[in-house]
Amino acid sequence: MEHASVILHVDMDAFYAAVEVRENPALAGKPLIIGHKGRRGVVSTCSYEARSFGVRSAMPSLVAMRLCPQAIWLPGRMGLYIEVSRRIRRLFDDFTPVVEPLSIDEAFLDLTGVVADLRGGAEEARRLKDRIHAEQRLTASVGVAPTKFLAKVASDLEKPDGLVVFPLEEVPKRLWPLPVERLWGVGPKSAARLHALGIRVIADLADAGEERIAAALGAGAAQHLLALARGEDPRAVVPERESRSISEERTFAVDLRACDRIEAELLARSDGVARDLRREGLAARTVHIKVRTGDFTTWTRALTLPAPAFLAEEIYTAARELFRTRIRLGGKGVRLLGVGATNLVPRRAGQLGLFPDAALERSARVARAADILGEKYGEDVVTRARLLKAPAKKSARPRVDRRSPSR
Ligand code: TTP
Ligand code: MG
Repeated sequence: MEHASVILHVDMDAFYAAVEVRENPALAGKPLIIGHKGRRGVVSTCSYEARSFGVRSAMPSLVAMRLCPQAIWLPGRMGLYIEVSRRIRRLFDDFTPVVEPLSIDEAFLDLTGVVADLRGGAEEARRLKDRIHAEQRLTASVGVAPTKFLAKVASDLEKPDGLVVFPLEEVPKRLWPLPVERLWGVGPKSAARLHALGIRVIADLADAGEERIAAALGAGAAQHLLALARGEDPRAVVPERESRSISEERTFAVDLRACDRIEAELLARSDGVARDLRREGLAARTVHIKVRTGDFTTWTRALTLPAPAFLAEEIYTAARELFRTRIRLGGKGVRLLGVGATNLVPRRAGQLGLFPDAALERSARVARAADILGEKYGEDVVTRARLLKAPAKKSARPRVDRRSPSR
């Protein structure tokens, strides 16, 4: 069964200004402008207090100074904002591997398959906002919708600190009253042509008939804008770069129900992922699992680790925790199980020393020895005791699909 898409658009509130307020709480509640005062300066952004005076991004500083003479001005610290942006992006990876950053403070997250519907998307959006607040002491506005365009519109509707779910049914109520400039592709020139036809809000456009719009803007643009006005937008969330991942999954002939059997399979997949990581000299910051039940409901869940991992024990511990705390089988059997690693980083020489735990250090050495044996005699030679104990049918070797990136 194909799920409808669930897309989040996340946009930080008054981003540069909010970071400055966080760094210096004495600025809280004051009109704050990021930019250079003076003849040639422009406003980068400003706090919501300054916005109530009419100050806006990209406004000449002279205008802003006139609108809000009492504002506090700061020049801005790009390095700091980039660092905060990076940390927030890393947090997104805990929600889905499909993240498309749009700018320093904005991104699309595709949660299709992670949650079943927009309501599930709203719950994840709440969790995401809470984490950004807890870990970065900043607020974000989030839109949840079946398309990118509606998600982007939604994140803006209740700024700051907004969370707006925008189902397709609400297009007439919430999209149509907005000015046509809000449609992607309507710049000042097209807007002027539409205004000349008496088309100011999106409802006017939706009513206008394709020929009239096509006469003003061309057939292609007319089709595109009318589709957007109906809430249709086929664009997919495209992850920034082909983010590498290593994963293994297995489908079972008979659905698994026993918990220890399921965990044994998680261990087996973790083992395979760890072996591939070590073979390629990589370590993973994020571990994810994929679980599909007999009725084809599919979950993916991810956890970002405090330090990059490459041992089966570490990956398995994370996978098991995800399975125990983030999956509700509701009595259903497991048809497919996968374990994956993303957010891969090169393993530094001497990283073994990062493990203060002697037992972990030993397993790192055992793992290396096992890899060498495995390479020499084939992977079957080195099988964990726990797997041998699992009541597996003698039938066939598990069919293991390796895929990347995994979704
Ligand atoms: P925005 O997300 O457009 O603005 P914002 O985060 O400050 O405010 P909000 O989203 O709550 O409306 O842009 C993000 C950052 O990009 C912003 O903090 C500063 C920078 N920026 C500029 O430097 N110049 C600009 O003209 C704009 C629009 C943004
Ligand atoms: Mg913003």
